[in-house]
Amino acid sequence: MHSPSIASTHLHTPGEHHAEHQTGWARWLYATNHKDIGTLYLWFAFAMFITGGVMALCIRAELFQPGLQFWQPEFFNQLTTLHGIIMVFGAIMPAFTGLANWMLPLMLGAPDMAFARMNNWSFWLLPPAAALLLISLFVPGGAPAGGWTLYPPLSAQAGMGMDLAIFSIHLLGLSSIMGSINIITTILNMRAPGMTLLRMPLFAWTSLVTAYLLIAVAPVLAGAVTMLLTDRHFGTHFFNAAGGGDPVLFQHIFWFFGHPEVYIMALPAFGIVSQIIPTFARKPLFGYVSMVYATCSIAILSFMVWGHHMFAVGMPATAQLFFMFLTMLIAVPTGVKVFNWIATMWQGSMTFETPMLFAIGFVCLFTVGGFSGLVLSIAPIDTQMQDTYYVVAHFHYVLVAGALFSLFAAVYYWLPKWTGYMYHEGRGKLHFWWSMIWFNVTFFPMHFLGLAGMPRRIPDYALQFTQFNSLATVGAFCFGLGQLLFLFNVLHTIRGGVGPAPAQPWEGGNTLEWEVPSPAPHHTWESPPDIAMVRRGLIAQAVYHEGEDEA
Ligand code: HEM
Ligand SMILES: [Cu+2]
Repeated sequence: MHSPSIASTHLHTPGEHHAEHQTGWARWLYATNHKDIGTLYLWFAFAMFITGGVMALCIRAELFQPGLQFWQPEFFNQLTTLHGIIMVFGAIMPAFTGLANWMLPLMLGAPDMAFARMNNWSFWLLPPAAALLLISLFVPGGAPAGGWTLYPPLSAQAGMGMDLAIFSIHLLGLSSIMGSINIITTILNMRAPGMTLLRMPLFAWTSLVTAYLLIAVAPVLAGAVTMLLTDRHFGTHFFNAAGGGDPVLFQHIFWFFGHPEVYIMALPAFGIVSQIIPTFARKPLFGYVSMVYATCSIAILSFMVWGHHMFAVGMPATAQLFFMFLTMLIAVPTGVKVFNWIATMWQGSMTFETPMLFAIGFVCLFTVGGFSGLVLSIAPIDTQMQDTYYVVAHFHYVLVAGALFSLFAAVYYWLPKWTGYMYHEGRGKLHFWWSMIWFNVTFFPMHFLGLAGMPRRIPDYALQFTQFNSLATVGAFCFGLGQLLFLFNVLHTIRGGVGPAPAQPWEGGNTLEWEVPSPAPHHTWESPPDIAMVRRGLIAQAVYHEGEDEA
C-alpha cells in the first residue's frame, strides 16, 4: 500500500521503520500497530473467558446436587466473585476494546489509532491486572468473596486478597481510560474526508459513546475502591457505621458506576449487530439516525437509574418511583433498536451464515433479557426477586446471549479480514446451534429457580430446587465444551481454513474495511481512501444522499 503521499503525511524516522518489522516476542511487547494490539486484546480476552468459564463450571458442579460436594462455602464465594469480575473486566470489555482497535481505523479510513504508543500501554496493563486477581487465590484469606459488587462490610473485613483486587481494578480502570481516550480521539480526528459523524458505521458510533461512558464512570469505581482501601488500612470510616460512615454510600457510588457499566458491555454489541444484519439482509440499516439517537439516549439514561439495584436497601417511595420509571424508559430507545433490526431484515434477501445466526440469536435472546429486566425494574416485584436466581438468569441473558454472542458474531464476520482465510461454515453453524441450545438449557431454568425463591451466591440449597439445578449444570458443561469448537474453528481458520478469502467475502458488506485486501495488510490507509470509495460505501448504507455536499 504505497502511495506518493506517504512521505508528506507520515513522518517516519528510519529507526521506526525497523520497529515495524520486529518479529517474535518483540513484535507483541512493543506493538504499536492497531491490528497487532487488537489481536493481543482478543487473545487476552479469550484466555480470561476460559479462566472465568472454568470457574463458572466449578460453581455449577457444586450446584449439581444439594449438599456440599466439592468446595467449602468460603471458596465457593471466591469462585462466584472472581468469575464475575473476570468475565466483566477481563473477558467482555477487553474483547470489545480489541475489536475497536482492529476495526475502527479500517472502517474509518485512518492509518492507525491516534495514540499508538499509549495503545501499547493500555493493553499491557491488563496482564498484570489479571495476575493480581488470580494471585489473590493464593494469599491468606483467599480471593475476594463478597461478590463482584464488593459491598462492605464484607469487602471491608476481607483478607489481603481484597487489596490485590483493588489494585487490579485500579489498573483495569487506567487501561480502560487510556483505551477510551484513544478511541474518542481516533473517531473525532481521523475519519476519512467525506465521512461526517452522521455517516460513520454504527459500530464507530457505539464505540464512541461507550468510550465516553467509560471515561465518566471508571474514575467513579476507582474512587469507590480507593475509599474502601483507606477504610481498610488508613483509618477512614466512609463505609463503617461504627465510625459514622454508611455502607449504603458504597452501593450508591458502586452502582453509579455499575449501571452504566452494563451498557458499556451492551452498546458495542448493538454496534456489531448493526453492521452484520444489514450485510446479510442485503439492505441498508433501517433508521440509521434513530439508531444513533437511541444509542445516546440509552447512554444518558444509564446514569439516572442506579437506584434500581438498591430497591431492597430501603428508600423513600418517591425515589423508588423515580428509579422505576426511568429504568422503564430505557425500554423505549432499546425498543427502537430492536424494531430497526427487524425492519432491516424485513423483506431483505437474507442468508444465514454464522455471523448472521449469532446476530439474530442476539436479537432474540437479548430481548428475553430485556424483558426480564423490565420485570425487575418494577420495585415491588424486585423486592421479591432481589438476590434470587431470577436475577442471575436475567443478567446472563443480557451478558452471555448479548455481549458474548455478539462477540462470536463479530469474530466470524471479520475473521476472513483478519486471517485472509474463510472459516468452515458448517462448523461455525454447529458452534452457533450448540451454544444456542445449551445456553438456554443452562439459564432458562434459572428464571423458575428464582421465581421459586432460590437465593443466588449459595453453595447448597433446599431439595425442591434440585431438578432445575441439575439441568442447568448439564447445560453449562455442554455449553462450555462447545467453546472448544469455537477455539478449534478460529485456529483452523488461522491455519488456512477452507481456503483464501477475497477482500469482500460477504455480498452485502459496504463499509470501508472490505475495500482492503484479506488479510488486511500491516499498514492500511496510509493515505486516506479516496472520496469516491467512501461515498460508494455510504450510499450503500443509505446514510449519504447524492448531491449532498461534503462537510
Ligand atoms: C457462559 C457460561 C457462564 C456460566 C455457566 C455462568 C454461570 C454463573 C453462575 C453459576 C454464577 C453464580 C450465580 C450466583 O450464585 O450468584 C454466575 C455469576 C455471575 N456471572 Fe456468570 N456464567 C457464565 C458466563 C458469564 C459471562 C460471559 C459473564 C459476562 C459478564 C458473566 C457474568 C457474571 C456475573 C457478573 C456474575 C455475578 C457474580 C457475583 O454474584 O458476584 N457470566 N455465573
Ligand atoms: Cu442497572
